[in-house]
Amino acid sequence: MSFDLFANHNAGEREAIGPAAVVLRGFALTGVADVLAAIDTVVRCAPPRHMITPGGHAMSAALTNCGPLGWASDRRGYRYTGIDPQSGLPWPPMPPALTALAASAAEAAGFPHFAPDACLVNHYAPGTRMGLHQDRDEQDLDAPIVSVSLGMTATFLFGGLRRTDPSVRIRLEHGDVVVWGGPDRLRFHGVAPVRGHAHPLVGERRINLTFRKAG
Ligand SMILES: O=C(O)CCC(=O)C(=O)O
Ligand SMILES: [Mn+2]
Repeated sequence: MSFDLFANHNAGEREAIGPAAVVLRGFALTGVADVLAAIDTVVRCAPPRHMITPGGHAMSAALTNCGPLGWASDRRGYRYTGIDPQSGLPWPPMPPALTALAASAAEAAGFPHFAPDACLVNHYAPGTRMGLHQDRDEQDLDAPIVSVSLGMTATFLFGGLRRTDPSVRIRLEHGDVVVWGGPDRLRFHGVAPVRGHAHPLVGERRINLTFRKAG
């Protein structure tokens, strides 16, 4: 299997998927070694875990957070919290390499001055999926979502403002960044079960960083 199989062939391209939603192909490839090292630091302090939904199911993706606020779920519901419920300690700080990547991707997508206070770090083993949902637990819905894909390729589902609206299927490769805000901020989205080859740098998993202004 050649490394070329994993090259991001569309790097540098931008694909509009809504009036204020865009895929920035390969945007995270510059500086990706620093980003992966920063993720390693975060997961050593706060290991990814399968959170329990209010309905009592374990989430398919394993999740951790960095930054002042972290998204958490348990039997009592979804919420942002400054404390990792597993350790009782604050979430690890957001590494500067991640904050800078999020701000520059947001700016490239037309959202200058994005200052995220939450970064969800999702780990997808093969077969892991994420059902259609809206990101709507944040106070500030004027700020966009910045979503970075690393490792194994995935199919991102991008729907409409109603759960029943049709979704487009978007192949996301290592280094791709999706930004959605403004009139697209509450669009339903999800991830089809991750399949395919291990990534040479990241291994047999996909990592997704989702940056938000939560507080
Ligand atoms: O993994 C992805 O691409 C999407 C993650 C997501 O939507 C979320 O964490 O809310
Ligand atoms: Mn989401």
